[in-house]
Amino acid sequence: TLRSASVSSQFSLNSKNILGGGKFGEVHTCTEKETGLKLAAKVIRKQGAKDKEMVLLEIDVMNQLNHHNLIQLYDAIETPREIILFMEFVEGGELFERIIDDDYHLTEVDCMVFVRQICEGIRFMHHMGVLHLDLKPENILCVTATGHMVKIIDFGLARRLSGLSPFLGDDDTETLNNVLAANWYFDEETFESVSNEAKDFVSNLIIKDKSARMSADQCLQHPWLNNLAEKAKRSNRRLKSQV
Ligand code: PIT
Repeated sequence: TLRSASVSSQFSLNSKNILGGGKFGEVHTCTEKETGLKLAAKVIRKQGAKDKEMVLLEIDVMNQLNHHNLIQLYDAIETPREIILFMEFVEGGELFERIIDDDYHLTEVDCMVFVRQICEGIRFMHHMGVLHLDLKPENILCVTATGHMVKIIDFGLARRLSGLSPFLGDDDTETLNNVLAANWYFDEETFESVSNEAKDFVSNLIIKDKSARMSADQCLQHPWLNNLAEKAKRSNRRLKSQV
């Protein structure tokens, strides 16, 4: 059950600033008055009866998921009209933004460091019997603007997906059919500079039969995510910071 409380007695919500431009729903920065701790506050209006049920489930799930690669739930309160989740605040923005930023030349070693942490987070979730079901770069947040530590967000709310993908067809119908049939290819020119280990890693994840697909455990044992230090030495760019 949720604690009934007024927000303003304990937290000051920065209602002008909506994180991610509203993509995650209504998520504001916020400060806990007593400690000065900066948090992210997700405000969910209680409209239908289902809304509250779904949020309670998300809270339940988040309470089980104490791991440094998963956004932590700090507190949750209920007001007459809304439920507010207070979560750990990270300031680095979406991994998605870094991927599409042409000025930010991500190397494969950068990717390895990110994917390792995502696998660590997912392995922990699976260990706790929880599936994310909406994993995508928009749901991975960077802790700082230039560092390499990432955390997974959004537990329990499904969203739509799109972008450059091994399933991409000429139109949406073709793409959907490719996904359904697990029909994929790596465009030779686009993936020319990507290592065979990386392609092998991805191809072992996009297998329709989930028993043939790599588990998070197997991902972490895959050659692509191992001997990182060795590969970093050979790569053209040093990691800005170590995770
Ligand atoms: C941050 C910083 C930020 C966005 C978020 C958190 C959003 C987190 C979030 C978590 C959920 C969810 C939706 C959004 O359903 O820019 O620290 O569990």
